[in-house]
Amino acid sequence: MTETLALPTDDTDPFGPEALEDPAELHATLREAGPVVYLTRYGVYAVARYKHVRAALVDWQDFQSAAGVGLSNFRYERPWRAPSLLLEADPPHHDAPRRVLSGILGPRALRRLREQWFAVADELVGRVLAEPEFDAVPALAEAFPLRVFPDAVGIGREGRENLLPYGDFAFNAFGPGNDLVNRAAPDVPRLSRWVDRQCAREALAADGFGARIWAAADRGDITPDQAPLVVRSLLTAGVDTTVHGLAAVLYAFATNPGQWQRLRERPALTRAAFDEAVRWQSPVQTFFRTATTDTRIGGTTIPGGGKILMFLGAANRDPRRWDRPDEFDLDRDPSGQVGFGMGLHQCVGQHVARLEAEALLTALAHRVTRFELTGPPRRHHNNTLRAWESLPMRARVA
Ligand code: QZP
Repeated sequence: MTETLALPTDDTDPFGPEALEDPAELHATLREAGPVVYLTRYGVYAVARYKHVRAALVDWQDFQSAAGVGLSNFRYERPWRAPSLLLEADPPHHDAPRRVLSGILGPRALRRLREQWFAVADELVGRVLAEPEFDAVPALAEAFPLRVFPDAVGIGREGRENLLPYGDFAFNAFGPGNDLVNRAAPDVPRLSRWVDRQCAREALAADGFGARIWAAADRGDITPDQAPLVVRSLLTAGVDTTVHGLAAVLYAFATNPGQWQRLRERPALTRAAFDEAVRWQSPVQTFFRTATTDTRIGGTTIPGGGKILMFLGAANRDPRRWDRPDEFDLDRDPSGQVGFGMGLHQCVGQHVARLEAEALLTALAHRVTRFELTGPPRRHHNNTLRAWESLPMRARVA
C-alpha cells in the first residue's frame, strides 16, 4: 500500500538575510516538517534530514548535476559561465576530469607540499601572534590559503586579489539572483576574464597543479580543450571554501577553550578537529541537484526536472544522526559528515583543505594556550557559504 501524504510547504527564503545570518531555526523547521518540504518561494524541494541528504548525494543517477547544482536549471536557463566539467557534469563525461584531478590532489601527490606548508604556517603564525590582538579572518583564515594555494596551482603573482571576489560570486551564483548576486555582477566580466587567463598553459608555473592538468592533456587523459576548465575548477572551489573552513575551526576553538586544550594534549586529534568543525559549521551549506526523471524521496515524488535543495548544514546537525549535534566535540567521530558532500562528486580537494588545516592548527598549537574573542564575530553573507567577515581575537601564548 502506498500512502499519499500532503507535501509540507514552507515560504521562508533560505537565501534571505535572516536565514543567512543564522539558519538554525529554518533547519530545525525543515527537518521536522518531513523528508521533503516544498519551498514555495523558489518552487524547489528542500531536503534537510541527514538520511535523505546523504541518499540524494550518493544517487547520481536519479539526482543529476549536469542541469546545474544551483537554483538555475540548465535545461531551461543559460549558465553565467561555461559549466564546470567536474561539478556540473555526470558520468561518463565527469569521469576523466575527475580521475585526473583526484590524482593531482590526492594524498600521495600532496606529500611534496607538506614540509613547506608547515613552515609557511609557522612563519605566518609567528608574525600574527606578535600582535596583541588580530582579526583571525584576514590574518589567518584568508592569509594562509592565499600564501600557499595560488603558488601550488602555479598562477602568477599579478591579480591574486581577484580570487576571493571571484569565488564569492561563484558561490552566490548557485543561489537566486538576489542582492548578493546583483551587487557583484558589474565586476564579473573582469573577474572572469582574469580567472580564464590564469587557466592557459602559458600562465602556469612548470611544477604546479595547473601544469599537471596540462600534462594530463598531453598524455591524452583529458582533451586540450578540457584542461583550462579543470584549472578553473581549482581557482573557483579552492580558495573561499578553505578560508571559511579555517575560519570555522578557529571560531570553534575560540568559543570552546576546553577543546583547544584537549587538542594541545593530543595533537593526533588535529585532523578530526577540522572534520568536526566542517560538520559543526558546514562552510558549504547547500547546493542543488535536479531530478533526472520522476523520483521518490521518503514517500514524495519529485517530478523530473525538479530542483532538490540539499541542506548539508542541517544534515550535519540532524539529531536523528548526531548526539548533541550543536556541540563542537573532539570526542565524537565526525566521519560521515556531509560537509564535503558524499559519493561520486565528494570534494576532490578535501586533502588539500585538510593539509592546510593541519599545517595552520599545528603551528598554532605549538604556541597558543587559549584563544579569546575580543569583540563580536561577524558573518559574511553568501548564498552558499557559511562565511565569516570578522573574528576579532587575542591569543594567549605559552
Ligand atoms: C565550486 C567548479 C561545494 C561546491 C559547489 C564547490 C565547487 C566545486 C567545484 C567547482 C566550483 O568545478 O568550478
